[in-house]
Amino acid sequence: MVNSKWEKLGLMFVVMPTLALAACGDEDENAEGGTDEGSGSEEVNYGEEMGYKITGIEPGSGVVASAEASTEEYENLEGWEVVTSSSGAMATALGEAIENEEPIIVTGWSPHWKFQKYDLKYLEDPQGIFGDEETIKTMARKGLEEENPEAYKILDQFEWTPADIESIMLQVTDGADVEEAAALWVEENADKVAEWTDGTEQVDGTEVELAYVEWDTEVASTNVVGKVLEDQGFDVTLTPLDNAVMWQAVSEGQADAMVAAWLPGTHATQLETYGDDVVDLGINLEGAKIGLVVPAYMDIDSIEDLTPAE
Ligand code: PBE
Repeated sequence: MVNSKWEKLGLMFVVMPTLALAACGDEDENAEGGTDEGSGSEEVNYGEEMGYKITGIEPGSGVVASAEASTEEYENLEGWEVVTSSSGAMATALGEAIENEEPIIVTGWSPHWKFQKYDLKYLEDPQGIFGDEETIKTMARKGLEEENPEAYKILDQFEWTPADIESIMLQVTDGADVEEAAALWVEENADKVAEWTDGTEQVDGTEVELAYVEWDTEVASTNVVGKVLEDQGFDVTLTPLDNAVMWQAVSEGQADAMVAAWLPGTHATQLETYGDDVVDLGINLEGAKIGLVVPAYMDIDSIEDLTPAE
């Protein structure tokens, strides 16, 4: 969030010419011209249609915390509420709204299959509440390197791309079993997996426990890493927890590691609380993002285009 000043400047440079162009091209349609002052949303009062509610996910997630902060920081979100539920319930609500062409705002993130399945957009965030680009990092418990060096090394060498993880997420949302989708990915990406296991020896049933949260991204990544460890001879346990509990479990050594630390912004609070008691194994995925996401058919572009609750 240190970068928000630059982000704001960047947005001005990028957004202003676009608006100017849009205004020229659509003089007869004032819906477009209104986006810079928020008056566009007065024609269609999306807020009223949605009951001034943002569809959230799990209460402990970083994106919900940021969405709640946004309702406090943006004056135009006065009276708005973030309704928490689960990632699955959010996805269902999004799918239903799109089917009925109704407005909806969800707490979203990428990589995520929803962007492959639906035509969606992030709302611009001129205040930079949702941060800039995020990365996903791997965190291990203290002592893992000495006590279980083979697992430590594999976890340390694990890294992949948004396209890799999305291919698994898409199969899972289309009904595939996550363990099967992970196993298939491991089989089809032997070169990449060989880089993760490079320099390690097979083990004979050494136990290793990975903590994760049941977000689609983390279900996919944790199952893939679990499968790779299993193929190397480990006895693997995958333990789903709440976000803060996942961090705590690694910091207290109840779990060996997790591959689900979204930083620098999303889990900044958790890093501050538990960071001194975990070992940072670095980035496993670059190019992640969180924010408020809407269907592309909604005629708004920025959080500032929304209007306060009446
Ligand atoms: N997420 C997915 C998490 C991190 C991974 C964006 C939902 C969160 O908001 O904490």
